[in-house]
Amino acid sequence: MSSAKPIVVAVTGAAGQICYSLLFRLASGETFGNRPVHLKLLDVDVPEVQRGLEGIAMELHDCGFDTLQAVTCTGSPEVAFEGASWALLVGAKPRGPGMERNDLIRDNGPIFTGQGRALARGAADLRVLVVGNPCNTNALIAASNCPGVPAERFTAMTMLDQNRAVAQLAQKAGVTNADVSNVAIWGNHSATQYPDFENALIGGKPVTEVISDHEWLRGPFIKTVQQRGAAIIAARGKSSAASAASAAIDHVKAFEQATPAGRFFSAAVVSDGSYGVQKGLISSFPLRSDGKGGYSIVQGLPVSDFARGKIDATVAELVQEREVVKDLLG
Ligand code: NAX
Repeated sequence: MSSAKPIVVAVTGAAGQICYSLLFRLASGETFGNRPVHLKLLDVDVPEVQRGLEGIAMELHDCGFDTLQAVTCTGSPEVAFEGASWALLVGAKPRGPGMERNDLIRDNGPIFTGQGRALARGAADLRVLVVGNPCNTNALIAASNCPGVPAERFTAMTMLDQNRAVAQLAQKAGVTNADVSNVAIWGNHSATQYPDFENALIGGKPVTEVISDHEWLRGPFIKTVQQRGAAIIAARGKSSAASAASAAIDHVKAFEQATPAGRFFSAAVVSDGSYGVQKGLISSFPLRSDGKGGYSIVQGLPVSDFARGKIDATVAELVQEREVVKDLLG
């Protein structure tokens, strides 16, 4: 075990299915290299759930990772977020049968007001990833209830959408995922998101040159990515878990490491008005990280009329979601 100061990583919803994949990869060295990790597991303050967390902590220790320094199990957001450099907000209530999206937004929103306030206890370099749905709007709620932390530090996950889009493009072109780059996801992590094939590359060439079936790109490709979550529930009877955890690891690594030259990745961050996205919304953009805690929205990508319509539609949904939770915004 290294004597370096551990990075404190708080994870909410730690007793849930995504975290059962996620926690082990945060602890193993895969995400933070050889830096020691102190994991703080937060879930609801209910005895059987907390007992479950103790079991997960036992398993984490039993993996014998060189990098895992400590595990704290708690039902208190204040304890979980104290000193955290990363807070991964995975915990939320799932959408029940027949539940409308707005009901889910109202149901989960209050979780993120309290957690937002508690995030003020994070480390000076705190970064927040919201996975729990509706993740863009939950990130907006958390950020607006945590005035001590700059809104730029709050992000929501669209990396799973990016990975899904990459896999679809690779399969269609008969190449490997590694050949596909620069797939921007725009807007909301929802069925209105726009996976942008027009700026994406396969083997360094525009996707539209490599894949001649443009009808597929404009139709089935977009629809498959937008509805992949529902397709997995229909097939598996449960929502995506291992792939969501894998995307969360990719998201953290994308911010921790400098983005290679000429590349970008997707995450939802606070809009500065770029690409006509209303300022202040948490919307997905193509980003580059400097690997030192800073990131920027990639500027100057061409946006066709087709893309403009799709981006405007998903941003309109974010505006509507913000309206639904306006009383929760601090
Ligand atoms: P599970 O229902 O398996 O686990 C959720 C966990 O959160 C439970 O252990 C629950 O007790 C806990 N929880 C609830 N309220 C909490 C609170 N106030 N504080 C701390 N913990 C709390 O769900 P799982 O499959 O792990 O999914 C978690 C969230 O990820 C859901 O909201 C889901 O919709 C969302 N997803 C987001 C994705 C994305 O790309 N952004 C993709 C995957 C996933 O659908």
